Amino acid sequence: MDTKPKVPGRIQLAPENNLQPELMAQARKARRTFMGKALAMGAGATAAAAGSVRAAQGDSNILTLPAHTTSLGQPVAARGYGMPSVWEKNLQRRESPGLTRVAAASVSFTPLQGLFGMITPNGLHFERHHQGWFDIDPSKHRLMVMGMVKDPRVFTMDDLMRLPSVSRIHFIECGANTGMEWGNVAVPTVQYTHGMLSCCEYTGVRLSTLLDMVGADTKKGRYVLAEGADGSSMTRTISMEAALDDVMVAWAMNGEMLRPENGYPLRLVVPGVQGVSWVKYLRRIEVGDQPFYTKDEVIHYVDLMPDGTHRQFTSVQEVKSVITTPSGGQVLLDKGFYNISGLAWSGRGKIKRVDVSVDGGRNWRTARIDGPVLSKALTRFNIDWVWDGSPTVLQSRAIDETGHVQPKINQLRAVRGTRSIYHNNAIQSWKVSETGEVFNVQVF
Ligand SMILES: Nc1nc2c(c(=O)[nH]1)N[C@H]1C(S)=C(S)[C@@H](COP(=O)(O)O)O[C@H]1N2
Ligand SMILES: [Mo]
Repeated sequence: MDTKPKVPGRIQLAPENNLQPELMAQARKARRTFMGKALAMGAGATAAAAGSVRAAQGDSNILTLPAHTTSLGQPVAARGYGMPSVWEKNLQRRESPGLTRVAAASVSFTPLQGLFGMITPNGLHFERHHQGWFDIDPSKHRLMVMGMVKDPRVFTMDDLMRLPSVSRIHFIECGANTGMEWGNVAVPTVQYTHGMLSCCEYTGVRLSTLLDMVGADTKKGRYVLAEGADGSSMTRTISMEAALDDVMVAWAMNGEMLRPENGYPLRLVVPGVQGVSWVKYLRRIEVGDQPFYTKDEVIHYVDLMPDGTHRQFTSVQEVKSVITTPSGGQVLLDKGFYNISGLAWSGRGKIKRVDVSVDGGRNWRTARIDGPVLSKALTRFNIDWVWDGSPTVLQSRAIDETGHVQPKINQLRAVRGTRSIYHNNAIQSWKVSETGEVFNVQVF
């Protein structure tokens, strides 16, 4: 296949970043106008017609010097804390309309379609709260470590932040990510199918350091409970094995203190494990000799299996990937070269390979992996594609270092049925229609 950029393919960015229904409608209208003009003027006029779509967004005459070339700019520190460009204001975390009844017990999704590389900016990290978020005074916050330990202790933030710290890059994915898609296609865009997913550098102290300081019985004490300080009293059991491995008690995210929405001033980081175990506003750690059977692990966060039983105590986020661009709601403005880009991750370790199909799963090519490949972190992949203008389906399939392969949706349903909410790691399919519009579809 010829993959040299000839006519650079362009994706209409602002409307699909916003993803509000009215703007998606506008994008479709712009596309129709473009198609109409292109048809009316014949093939030779295609580039000019496409140009007019852009020109509508601002005067782009290269010979006219704009004000920003001929005048003085803003002074330094006009904003003590930097903000994105006004031109990027459509890129927002958003609630999926109608998903929950109360906004304090809800989710806002990360706009994956508008992000690059592997790191999620703090202001766009998804949020999942069971009882709203709080901005807790760090001087009053305490962490108690107790249970099967010799010297139970209460730590202040100052106590914790003078301990040996580590910084690690990891993804966090809500177990319910892509959960709406178990039955049928439910939502239009990658923001809503996969946006309960983020990846940050976390800084904090290893949980094993704290367990060591209090003299935890790590032989008989096979389990650890983590409890949050918000009204939902989020409580989850993790195994002592995980607690002694890579679990962290973190206060920082991407180089600054945690944001209040993400658990300021302290949260648990449980690499590879579903988001619910990453307890925010962390206030208590208890060591015990059996699982704690809390509401958040035996009633909630369970999956209804085809035989009528409930799967409980699920934790690992299995190998998964998704193409973030082109993706649902975006519009390809013309034929030609495109860089297909996406994310792959596995709760079991590193990503080994990502394959991409541009023909609905008949043929697969291995994608380029860009940037660092870290254990239990998002991994960016890219692959060249020349769109010939005919309808097709784009898919990605990830394989991790343990040999796990991302399944097709029908393979997953054969084992798990259609009544689950959690742990849907199926291959995502995006249909590119002949108008260039991209839709969420399921391919078996
Ligand atoms: N204290 C507390 N911790 C919590 C929650 C919560 O509601 N309260 N939600 C959990 C769930 S279900 C997820 S997916 C993650 C989301 O983390 P985030 O809001 O930083 O994205 O936090 C987890 N930790
Ligand atoms: Mo979650």
